[in-house]
Amino acid sequence: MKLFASLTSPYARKVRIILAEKSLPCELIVDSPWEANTRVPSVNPLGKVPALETDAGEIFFDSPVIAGYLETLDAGPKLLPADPLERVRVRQIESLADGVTDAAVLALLESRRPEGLRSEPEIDRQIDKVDRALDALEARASGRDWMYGNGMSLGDIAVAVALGYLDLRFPQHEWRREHPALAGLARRMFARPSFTATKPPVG
Ligand SMILES: N[C@@H](CCC(=O)N[C@@H](CS)C(=O)NCC(=O)O)C(=O)O
Repeated sequence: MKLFASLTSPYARKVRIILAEKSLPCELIVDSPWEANTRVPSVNPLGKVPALETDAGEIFFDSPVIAGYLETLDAGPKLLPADPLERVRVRQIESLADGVTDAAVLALLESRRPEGLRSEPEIDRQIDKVDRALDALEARASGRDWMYGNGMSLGDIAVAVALGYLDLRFPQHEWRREHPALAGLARRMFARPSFTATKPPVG
């Protein structure tokens, strides 16, 4: 398999963590879709990373689809429950966590626009989404070791990746203060080799 990814993409990090947790070999092709000579549009018409090329040459994107594909391979640990409704529930947690990342990315991009074009209300609107979603995730995480069930799932990985992205891009956002259960989850997840090996470079 080949994974097209940038080293700072939180969505690509989610997939790299899944690959590491499942000990699945995969060639990492570092490619930033923001650069002029990027090859990403030739594998994903949307021009986004991550995109995965299977050993059979099939391409999958985006990160939830890749996560679903990796789950079909004969590699443990299983990160989604076998029961279809339980699976949807874990994917709901993933979707909420990815939504935190989406809003944080939009806030970052807006904050990088030149003065005069930049909209502070739009940044605030995106950060409000982050905060509401963190409150919902905190309610879910409170009083339990894992976001769903009795072991690590895709939900835990997606939530921790989103929190790691907040630390990277919004270090001034003190999300730990009002979200102690998420802070505990992050501490445990960040210590895993799959997380330490995929820590994004600053930049
Ligand atoms: N929903 C997608 C989001 C992927 C995404 O937005 N990736 C960013 C990098 S963090 C990207 O490639 N952006 C390039 C662009 O928007 O042109 C996923 O989960 O994979």
